[in-house]
Amino acid sequence: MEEVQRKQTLFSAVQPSGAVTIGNYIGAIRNFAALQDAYNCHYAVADLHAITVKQEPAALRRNTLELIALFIACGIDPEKCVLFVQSHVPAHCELAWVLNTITYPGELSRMTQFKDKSAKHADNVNMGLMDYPVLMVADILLYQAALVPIGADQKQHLELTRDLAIRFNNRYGSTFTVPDGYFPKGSSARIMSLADPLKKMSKSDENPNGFITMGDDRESILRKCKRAVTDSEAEVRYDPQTKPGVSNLLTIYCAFTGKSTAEAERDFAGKGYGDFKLAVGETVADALAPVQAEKARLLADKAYLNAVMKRGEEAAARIARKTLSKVYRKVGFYTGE
Ligand code: AQP
Repeated sequence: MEEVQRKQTLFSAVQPSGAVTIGNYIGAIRNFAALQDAYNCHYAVADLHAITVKQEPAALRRNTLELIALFIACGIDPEKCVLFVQSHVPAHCELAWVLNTITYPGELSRMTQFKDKSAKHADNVNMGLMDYPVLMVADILLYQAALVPIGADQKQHLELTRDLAIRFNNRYGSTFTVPDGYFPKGSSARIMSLADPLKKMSKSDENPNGFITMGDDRESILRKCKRAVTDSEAEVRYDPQTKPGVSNLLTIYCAFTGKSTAEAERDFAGKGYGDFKLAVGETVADALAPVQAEKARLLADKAYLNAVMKRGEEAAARIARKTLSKVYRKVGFYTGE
């Protein structure tokens, strides 16, 4: 128990907004398990975040269960971590409301993700989409997380987390731990769309050729890699500026083999793009196969997954409630004391 208390607290979450991609895996999920012994880890399925974009309710429910199963299949041990579903712990919304009152609209309207998603979902630019980063701040601060493992695409949101934690602490007295981003070696990779390598790979991309999901079968993975946009040269060289497509495939290859880009370039020296794409596809398919098998095994035992979520909810709620009570006291809500 003493050892647990000495460990630094860490929080991260993934949205069940579609089938999880290898971008989510490389940038976030695959690092989660590696951290669970050294840190006091809290991992959430961020369903409250997911509804900022239209979701089909049945699909959202299914994706939530699948994501819990995927987390465990990727090595997250629910005995070692607090693994839970965000909407099961109401304190996330409650803290977000309080934090809204110290957040300026300009801080939210200039967020890259808000701008990108507003453009992409022009028919549904809602307040939740704009307020998404504040909910994310609440997620992190509730657990007094010192570290937040995230992909490079989320750095802006982490900056807001730090700003709001400091702002609240300055206004009301020391309340929140001010977290740092945690970028384990190799995780700084931002995986780009296979169809448009200037765009981030996203699970909600309407073009399924842009992403590889963690559930894609071998044939689909090989096909998507084969179709991946490259360039008219025939040289496998890492140069994101002039060769974004090839560089992205190299990044994916390196992420799954553990090789450096120089080693990967040597692997493909003198080879054409056909051989290169096939090798990338086979590498990805080989790496995903055992995860897929384990996830299928877990999904067949819904009672076990429900029990994991229940236990996670109880553990998360206990910690979250403690922080929220402190916040409520600090802002002056009458507590009867
Ligand atoms: N392309 C990416 N490369 C590296 N890391 C990535 N992440 C997401 N895409 C990439 C990391 O995955 C974690 C979970 O992300 P999320 O599901 O909470 O939200 P997101 O970043 O908005 O992911 P998507 O796939 O783009 O979802 P949609 O399409 O629903 O918006 C984060 O740590 C993120 O850094």
